[in-house]
Amino acid sequence: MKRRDFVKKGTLGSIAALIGAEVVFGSKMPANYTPLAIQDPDPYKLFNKHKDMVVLNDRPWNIEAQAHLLDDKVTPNSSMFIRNNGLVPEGIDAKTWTLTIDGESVKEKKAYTLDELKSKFKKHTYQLTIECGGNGRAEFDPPAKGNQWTVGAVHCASWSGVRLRDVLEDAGIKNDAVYIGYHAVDQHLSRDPKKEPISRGCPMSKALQDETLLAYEMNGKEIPLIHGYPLRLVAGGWPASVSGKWINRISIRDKVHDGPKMTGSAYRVPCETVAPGEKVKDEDMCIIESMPVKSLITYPKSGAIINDGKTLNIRGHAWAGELEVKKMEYSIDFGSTWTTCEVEPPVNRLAWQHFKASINFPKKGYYEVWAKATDSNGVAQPMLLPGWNPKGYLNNACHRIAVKVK
Ligand SMILES: Nc1nc2c(c(=O)[nH]1)N[C@H]1C(S)=C(S)[C@@H](COP(=O)(O)O)O[C@H]1N2
Ligand SMILES: [Mo]
Repeated sequence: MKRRDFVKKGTLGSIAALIGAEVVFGSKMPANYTPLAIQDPDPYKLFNKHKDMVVLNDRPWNIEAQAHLLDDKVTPNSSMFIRNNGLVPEGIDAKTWTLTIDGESVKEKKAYTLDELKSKFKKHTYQLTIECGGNGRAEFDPPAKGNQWTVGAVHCASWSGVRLRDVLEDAGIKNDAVYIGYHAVDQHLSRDPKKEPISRGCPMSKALQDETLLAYEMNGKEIPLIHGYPLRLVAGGWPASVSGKWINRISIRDKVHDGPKMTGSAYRVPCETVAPGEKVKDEDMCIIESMPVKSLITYPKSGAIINDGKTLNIRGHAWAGELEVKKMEYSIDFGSTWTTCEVEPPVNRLAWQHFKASINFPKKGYYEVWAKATDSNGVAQPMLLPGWNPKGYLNNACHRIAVKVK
């Protein structure tokens, strides 16, 4: 190896700072070599996540929760799933950050600094359920490509910020506006600056709802970088892909937004039911809007063992997209009979609702507890996998846990 190939002193210093120790034989390290300690960062430390979170992919980062990690009424950062389509932005400076409102249907293109957003518009706080459209994908057969989410790609944190409506109205909305589309600063995996990893949006009716926020705080603090610092669109009850992270521009469109991941089979399902594995033409695919009714048993953890004669107190959350959960039931006989759980009203629209029940088992043995929510339109969760679709979206089958009575 040639002399000039050896790592320079300056670089060694910054590597040592990152690793937190001197690289003892650093002078022998080849140029452009990335030490393993930096190559393979510990995602739990990097993103302050619980050790039981499951890493599905590290480029881009995709990490999911397990049901028992979602037991809190308001999800803490440590249990929030991470879903990225591109590379996490680096070197964000909140002081110089601006949000631009533009598009065919804006009256006047305008830019706002974060300070302007905070001082000019009223602050609102809501607990909002955000679930990835692909949550539950792992169960589809034939399998769907993409991250194999099981049950943990959902969270309900408390978000604070300004109403998107207030900002859009300040810039001015033309009569022909139909959709908004967000733009963010994360990089495409190819690092091609002309490509956006994702740019989605929603119809004006959703954009103008009270609860649709441009958030700058999560759970009362600055939003963690991985969840969209310094500014995030939050559209509760819709596929989480609408809730753009690291937002610096919102376009008011005179047509359905056509950014990456708005077209083809991305975040779309067949408008009519199809047979598993069937090919579906693009024009027969419909954009996912409100997410379907669903629930999760967050206590106990699946595999729990209790003593004969003891009562088991279960609890969890239920949500229903734009709707409310009106009924929550559980079954211990594989869905033959159902018993009602207690379910609380949501703290605000689009927040998940908490349920609980006390279960007495008839005798020793193996049981499964299944949970089923019904929404305000009377639609209940299916017991088994619902309609197959090419990308494996919208699996809202009943959550099940195993219990042994000894
Ligand atoms: N800028 C940007 N926003 C994004 C994404 C992304 O890759 N880039 N992923 C979307 C998808 S598909 C999901 S499921 C949610 C995940 O949000 P979370 O990582 O905060 O849980 O962010 C959405 N917003
Ligand atoms: Mo997603």
